[in-house]
Amino acid sequence: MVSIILPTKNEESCIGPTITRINEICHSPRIVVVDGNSTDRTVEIAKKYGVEVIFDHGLGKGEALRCAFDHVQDDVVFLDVDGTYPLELIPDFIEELAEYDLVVGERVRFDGDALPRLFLVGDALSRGLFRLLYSSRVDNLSGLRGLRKEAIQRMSLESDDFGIETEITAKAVRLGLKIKKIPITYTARTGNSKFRPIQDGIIVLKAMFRYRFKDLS
Ligand SMILES: Nc1nc2c(ncn2[C@@H]2O[C@H](COP(=O)(O)OP(=O)(O)OP(=O)(O)O)[C@@H](O)[C@H]2O)c(=O)[nH]1
Ligand SMILES: [Mg+2]
Repeated sequence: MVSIILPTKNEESCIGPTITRINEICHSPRIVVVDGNSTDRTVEIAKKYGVEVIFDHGLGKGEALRCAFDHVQDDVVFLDVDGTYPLELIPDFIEELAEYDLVVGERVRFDGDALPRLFLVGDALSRGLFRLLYSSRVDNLSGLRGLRKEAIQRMSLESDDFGIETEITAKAVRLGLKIKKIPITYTARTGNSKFRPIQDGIIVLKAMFRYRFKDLS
Protein backbone atom coordinates (compact mmCIF):
# COMPACT_ATOMS: atom_id res chain seq x y z
CA MET A 1 0.00 0.00 0.00
CA VAL A 2 0.96 3.62 -0.54
CA SER A 3 -0.60 6.35 1.60
CA ILE A 4 -1.08 9.82 0.19
CA ILE A 5 -0.09 12.53 2.65
CA LEU A 6 -1.47 16.04 2.32
CA PRO A 7 0.12 18.66 4.62
CA THR A 8 -2.18 21.64 5.07
CA LYS A 9 -2.09 25.00 6.73
CA ASN A 10 -5.00 27.18 5.65
CA GLU A 11 -5.59 25.60 2.24
CA GLU A 12 -9.41 25.77 2.19
CA SER A 13 -9.60 26.63 -1.51
CA CYS A 14 -7.57 23.61 -2.66
CA ILE A 15 -8.24 20.82 -0.18
CA GLY A 16 -11.64 19.79 -1.62
CA PRO A 17 -10.62 19.74 -5.31
CA THR A 18 -7.34 18.00 -4.42
CA ILE A 19 -9.09 15.15 -2.57
CA THR A 20 -11.71 14.81 -5.33
CA ARG A 21 -9.05 14.59 -8.04
CA ILE A 22 -6.94 12.05 -6.13
CA ASN A 23 -10.03 9.89 -5.61
CA GLU A 24 -10.71 10.06 -9.36
CA ILE A 25 -7.23 9.02 -10.48
CA CYS A 26 -6.17 6.55 -7.77
CA HIS A 27 -7.82 3.26 -6.90
CA SER A 28 -9.22 3.44 -3.31
CA PRO A 29 -6.40 5.64 -2.03
CA ARG A 30 -5.66 6.08 1.66
CA ILE A 31 -5.49 9.86 2.03
CA VAL A 32 -4.21 11.41 5.25
CA VAL A 33 -4.42 15.15 5.78
CA VAL A 34 -1.92 16.41 8.35
CA ASP A 35 -3.03 19.84 9.40
CA GLY A 36 -1.10 22.65 11.06
CA ASN A 37 -3.99 24.01 13.08
CA SER A 38 -5.59 25.82 10.17
CA THR A 39 -7.79 28.73 11.13
CA ASP A 40 -9.88 28.52 7.96
CA ARG A 41 -12.25 25.74 6.78
CA THR A 42 -9.50 23.29 5.68
CA VAL A 43 -10.16 20.69 8.40
CA GLU A 44 -13.93 20.95 8.14
CA ILE A 45 -13.76 20.38 4.37
CA ALA A 46 -11.26 17.49 4.66
CA LYS A 47 -13.52 15.73 7.18
CA LYS A 48 -16.53 16.32 4.95
CA TYR A 49 -14.69 14.49 2.16
CA GLY A 50 -14.21 11.52 4.50
CA VAL A 51 -10.40 11.37 4.65
CA GLU A 52 -8.30 10.84 7.78
CA VAL A 53 -7.24 14.07 9.48
CA ILE A 54 -4.40 14.27 11.99
CA PHE A 55 -2.65 17.30 13.48
CA ASP A 56 0.96 18.34 13.83
CA HIS A 57 2.30 20.08 16.94
CA GLY A 58 2.75 23.51 15.40
CA LEU A 59 6.45 23.26 14.50
CA GLY A 60 6.16 23.38 10.71
CA LYS A 61 5.81 21.34 7.53
CA GLY A 62 8.70 19.00 8.38
CA GLU A 63 7.23 18.05 11.71
CA ALA A 64 3.83 17.63 10.04
CA LEU A 65 5.24 15.18 7.49
CA ARG A 66 7.13 13.24 10.17
CA CYS A 67 3.91 12.94 12.23
CA ALA A 68 2.10 11.62 9.15
CA PHE A 69 4.89 9.14 8.30
CA ASP A 70 4.75 7.79 11.89
CA HIS A 71 0.98 7.58 11.67
CA VAL A 72 0.70 5.63 8.42
CA GLN A 73 3.76 3.31 8.74
CA ASP A 74 3.54 2.88 4.98
CA ASP A 75 5.14 3.89 1.69
CA VAL A 76 4.02 7.45 1.01
CA VAL A 77 3.42 10.01 -1.69
CA PHE A 78 3.20 13.54 -0.34
CA LEU A 79 2.45 16.87 -1.96
CA ASP A 80 1.43 20.46 -1.30
CA VAL A 81 -2.28 21.21 -1.26
CA ASP A 82 -2.00 24.42 -3.27
CA GLY A 83 -2.59 23.48 -6.90
CA THR A 84 1.10 23.66 -7.84
CA TYR A 85 1.74 19.97 -8.55
CA PRO A 86 0.30 17.71 -11.31
CA LEU A 87 -2.06 15.39 -9.43
CA GLU A 88 -2.59 13.24 -12.53
CA LEU A 89 1.00 11.95 -12.15
CA ILE A 90 0.43 10.51 -8.64
CA PRO A 91 -0.16 6.98 -10.06
CA ASP A 92 3.29 7.18 -11.73
CA PHE A 93 4.87 8.03 -8.37
CA ILE A 94 3.08 5.08 -6.75
CA GLU A 95 4.23 2.75 -9.53
CA GLU A 96 7.87 3.85 -9.32
CA LEU A 97 7.91 3.16 -5.57
CA ALA A 98 7.88 -0.54 -6.44
CA GLU A 99 11.46 -0.06 -7.68
CA TYR A 100 12.79 3.16 -6.17
CA ASP A 101 13.30 4.41 -2.60
CA LEU A 102 12.69 8.07 -3.41
CA VAL A 103 10.70 9.43 -6.34
CA VAL A 104 11.12 13.18 -6.89
CA GLY A 105 8.88 15.44 -8.94
CA GLU A 106 11.67 17.29 -10.71
CA ARG A 107 10.35 20.77 -11.55
CA VAL A 108 11.58 21.32 -15.10
CA ARG A 109 8.95 23.85 -16.25
CA PHE A 110 7.36 26.77 -14.43
CA ASP A 111 3.96 27.79 -15.77
CA GLY A 112 3.64 31.55 -16.37
CA ASP A 113 4.22 33.38 -13.09
CA ALA A 114 4.28 30.19 -11.01
CA LEU A 115 7.13 31.59 -8.92
CA PRO A 116 8.11 35.24 -8.33
CA ARG A 117 11.56 36.15 -9.67
CA LEU A 118 13.13 36.13 -6.18
CA PHE A 119 11.89 32.57 -5.62
CA LEU A 120 13.16 31.48 -9.04
CA VAL A 121 16.63 32.84 -8.30
CA GLY A 122 16.63 31.21 -4.85
CA ASP A 123 15.47 27.96 -6.37
CA ALA A 124 18.23 27.93 -8.99
CA LEU A 125 20.87 28.79 -6.35
CA SER A 126 19.58 26.03 -4.10
CA ARG A 127 19.75 23.39 -6.85
CA GLY A 128 23.21 24.59 -7.89
CA LEU A 129 24.56 24.40 -4.36
CA PHE A 130 22.99 20.99 -3.84
CA ARG A 131 24.68 19.74 -6.97
CA LEU A 132 28.00 21.17 -5.84
CA LEU A 133 27.81 19.70 -2.33
CA TYR A 134 26.32 16.30 -3.16
CA SER A 135 27.53 15.78 -6.77
CA SER A 136 23.96 14.95 -7.61
CA ARG A 137 21.38 16.72 -9.71
CA VAL A 138 18.09 16.46 -7.84
CA ASP A 139 15.39 19.05 -7.11
CA ASN A 140 15.99 19.34 -3.38
CA LEU A 141 12.97 21.62 -2.84
CA SER A 142 10.27 19.80 -4.75
CA GLY A 143 7.20 19.14 -2.60
CA LEU A 144 5.88 16.24 -4.68
CA ARG A 145 7.61 13.01 -3.73
CA GLY A 146 7.23 9.32 -3.15
CA LEU A 147 9.18 7.68 -0.33
CA ARG A 148 9.37 4.06 0.72
CA LYS A 149 8.71 3.06 4.31
CA GLU A 150 12.16 1.43 4.63
CA ALA A 151 13.80 4.63 3.37
CA ILE A 152 11.89 6.70 5.93
CA GLN A 153 13.12 4.36 8.66
CA ARG A 154 16.74 4.55 7.50
CA MET A 155 16.66 8.34 7.26
CA SER A 156 15.73 9.09 10.92
CA LEU A 157 14.25 12.38 9.79
CA GLU A 158 14.55 15.32 12.17
CA SER A 159 13.58 18.54 10.34
CA ASP A 160 10.59 20.44 11.70
CA ASP A 161 10.50 23.07 9.00
CA PHE A 162 10.99 23.67 5.30
CA GLY A 163 14.38 21.92 5.52
CA ILE A 164 12.58 18.57 5.30
CA GLU A 165 12.73 18.14 1.50
CA THR A 166 16.42 19.00 1.50
CA GLU A 167 17.05 16.57 4.38
CA ILE A 168 15.22 13.76 2.55
CA THR A 169 17.10 14.43 -0.70
CA ALA A 170 20.47 14.77 1.01
CA LYS A 171 20.07 11.60 3.04
CA ALA A 172 18.82 9.64 0.04
CA VAL A 173 21.97 10.61 -1.89
CA ARG A 174 24.36 9.99 1.00
CA LEU A 175 22.78 6.65 1.92
CA GLY A 176 23.01 5.54 -1.71
CA LEU A 177 19.26 5.00 -2.03
CA LYS A 178 17.63 4.51 -5.42
CA ILE A 179 16.26 7.81 -6.68
CA LYS A 180 13.89 8.31 -9.60
CA LYS A 181 13.19 11.75 -11.05
CA ILE A 182 9.86 12.41 -12.77
CA PRO A 183 9.84 15.69 -14.75
CA ILE A 184 6.93 17.91 -13.83
CA THR A 185 5.49 21.36 -14.51
CA TYR A 186 5.07 23.65 -11.52
CA THR A 187 1.90 25.76 -11.65
CA ALA A 188 1.03 29.03 -9.92
CA ARG A 189 -0.21 28.61 -6.39
CA THR A 190 -3.77 29.09 -5.14
CA GLY A 191 -3.93 30.67 -1.67
CA ASN A 192 -1.11 32.16 0.39
CA SER A 193 2.41 30.77 0.50
CA LYS A 194 3.77 29.77 3.90
CA PHE A 195 7.37 29.90 2.64
CA ARG A 196 9.21 33.00 3.93
CA PRO A 197 11.99 33.65 1.39
CA ILE A 198 14.67 34.92 3.81
CA GLN A 199 14.06 32.89 7.00
CA ASP A 200 13.13 29.68 5.21
CA GLY A 201 15.85 30.20 2.61
CA ILE A 202 18.39 30.24 5.45
CA ILE A 203 16.81 27.10 6.94
CA VAL A 204 17.20 25.29 3.59
CA LEU A 205 20.81 26.48 3.31
CA LYS A 206 21.62 25.23 6.81
CA ALA A 207 20.01 21.85 6.05
CA MET A 208 22.08 21.57 2.89
CA PHE A 209 25.34 21.88 4.86
CA ARG A 210 24.20 19.97 7.96
CA TYR A 211 23.31 16.80 6.07
CA ARG A 212 26.36 16.99 3.84
CA PHE A 213 28.67 16.53 6.80
CA LYS A 214 26.52 14.83 9.46
CA ASP A 215 27.49 11.29 10.44
CA LEU A 216 24.61 9.12 9.18
CA SER A 217 25.87 5.78 10.50
N1 LIG B 1 0.53 20.61 8.61
C1 LIG B 1 1.25 21.65 8.17
N2 LIG B 1 1.30 21.95 6.86
C2 LIG B 1 2.03 23.04 6.49
C3 LIG B 1 2.74 23.84 7.41
N3 LIG B 1 3.38 24.82 6.71
C4 LIG B 1 3.04 24.65 5.41
N4 LIG B 1 2.23 23.57 5.29
C5 LIG B 1 1.67 23.01 4.06
O1 LIG B 1 2.76 22.46 3.36
C6 LIG B 1 2.63 22.71 1.96
C7 LIG B 1 3.84 23.52 1.53
O2 LIG B 1 3.72 24.87 1.94
P1 LIG B 1 3.76 26.04 0.87
O3 LIG B 1 3.23 27.28 1.48
O4 LIG B 1 3.07 25.55 -0.35
O5 LIG B 1 5.32 26.23 0.63
P2 LIG B 1 6.12 26.21 -0.75
O6 LIG B 1 5.56 25.15 -1.64
O7 LIG B 1 7.54 26.12 -0.39
O8 LIG B 1 5.84 27.63 -1.37
P3 LIG B 1 4.93 27.98 -2.66
O9 LIG B 1 5.79 27.71 -3.87
O10 LIG B 1 4.61 29.43 -2.49
O11 LIG B 1 3.71 27.11 -2.62
C8 LIG B 1 1.28 23.40 1.77
O12 LIG B 1 0.29 22.45 1.46
C9 LIG B 1 1.04 24.03 3.15
O13 LIG B 1 -0.33 24.23 3.44
C10 LIG B 1 2.67 23.48 8.80
O14 LIG B 1 3.25 24.11 9.68
N5 LIG B 1 1.92 22.38 9.13
MG1 LIG C 1 3.56 24.97 -2.25
